[in-house]
Amino acid sequence: MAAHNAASFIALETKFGAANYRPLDVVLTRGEGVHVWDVDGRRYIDCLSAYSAVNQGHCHPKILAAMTAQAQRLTLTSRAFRNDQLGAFYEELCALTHSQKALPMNSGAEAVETALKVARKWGYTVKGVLQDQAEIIVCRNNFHGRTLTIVGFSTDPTARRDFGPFTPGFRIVPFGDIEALEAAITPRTVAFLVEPIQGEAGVILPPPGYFRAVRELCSARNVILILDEIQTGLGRTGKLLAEEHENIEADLTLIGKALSGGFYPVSAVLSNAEVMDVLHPGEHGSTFGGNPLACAVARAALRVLKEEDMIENAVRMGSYLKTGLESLRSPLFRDVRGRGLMLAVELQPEAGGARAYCEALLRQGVLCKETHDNTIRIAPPLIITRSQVEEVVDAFAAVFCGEQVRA
Ligand code: IF1
Repeated sequence: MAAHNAASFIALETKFGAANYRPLDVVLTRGEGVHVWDVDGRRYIDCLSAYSAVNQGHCHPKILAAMTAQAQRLTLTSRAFRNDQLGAFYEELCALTHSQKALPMNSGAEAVETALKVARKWGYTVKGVLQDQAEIIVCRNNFHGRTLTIVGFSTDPTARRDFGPFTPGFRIVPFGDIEALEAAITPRTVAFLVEPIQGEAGVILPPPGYFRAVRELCSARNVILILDEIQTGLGRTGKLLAEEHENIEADLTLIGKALSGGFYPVSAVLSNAEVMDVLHPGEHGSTFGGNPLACAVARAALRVLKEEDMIENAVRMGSYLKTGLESLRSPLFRDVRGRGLMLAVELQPEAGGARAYCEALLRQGVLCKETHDNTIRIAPPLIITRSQVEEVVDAFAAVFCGEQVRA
């Protein structure tokens, strides 16, 4: 009966759903904290956190309370009218991130698109670039979302193929290469869009000092630095924003995912006043962006990150988990890397691909997802405890060392 259950859910998805995903065959029905349960009642530690959208843990009670209270009062007004949540959301978000202005959207991709529009408009109206000549520099192996403009500057053939023609005005440089960036900047360059750590590319960290050099270069050449912190932001790497690791400040910062703790799509563009002030009424917007339900949820999601010391926990548990994985010394591991709780294990090419290992980890009660062929991404909610980290390491030991290293 139970087995039939899971299979029937999968059959429905297969029959009626577009085939744009190939999920692991685990059908989840409940979540609490770091745990999720499948329809057969099996419990797992979630080491993906919905791609870092549930940093605060599944169904966090305080976010849930804020959501239900607000949903009973007022959910959506549109921006044709004002609401009593938006101002407080702006104030709290700006105070927390040291920003002067914020613009709320829904998905991460919308935040990226918003920043690209703002950067272009700034280029024409402030920097003085000739109309329709603006260029934006992005990185090889970037991941910023799925819209036509964004996939147009992707270097992943699967993301792009057969979706053209694309938006012009983008140039691609290697990630982590400051000379290449410098060489690519021209008088038409308005912005450099980059992830602090490349997520989809396989949790790729740039060389130390790269972002400080990027910041100096962008300032010197009057180029807007846009940091896509949609995945790295809100505690994931052990800082509220990953930019803090190199003590820099972007001109435009993009956040999303965990801004709602996974309850609702909420994203935002953060900026200093000068850049954001190029937008005037009618030039940008969204039906749902900045709605009172989103604002109430996001305010609670930000509050618990701080109040419950989740960012400090990400530092401690991140290093404990990384050390634990390294200590396995599996000959199948090529590299264990990451920062905070944004971790990855890259397997040796002869391991035969990460997918089968994710399936084996699933049988051990740990949910991970492969990225590209050979890398397993490990990003549990930031509230994970020491004993739960040990459970994760034990599951990796069982899969990669064929035995339980701990009792
Ligand atoms: C999917 C990856 C993660 C992002 C960064 C913008 C967005 C994302 C740095 C867009 C979204 C997601 C989307 C998800 C898979 C996933 C992902 F594997 F593709 F790379 F997280 F690691 N900037 N990332 O990571 O945000 O519009 O989706 O809200 O299935 O496409 P969105």
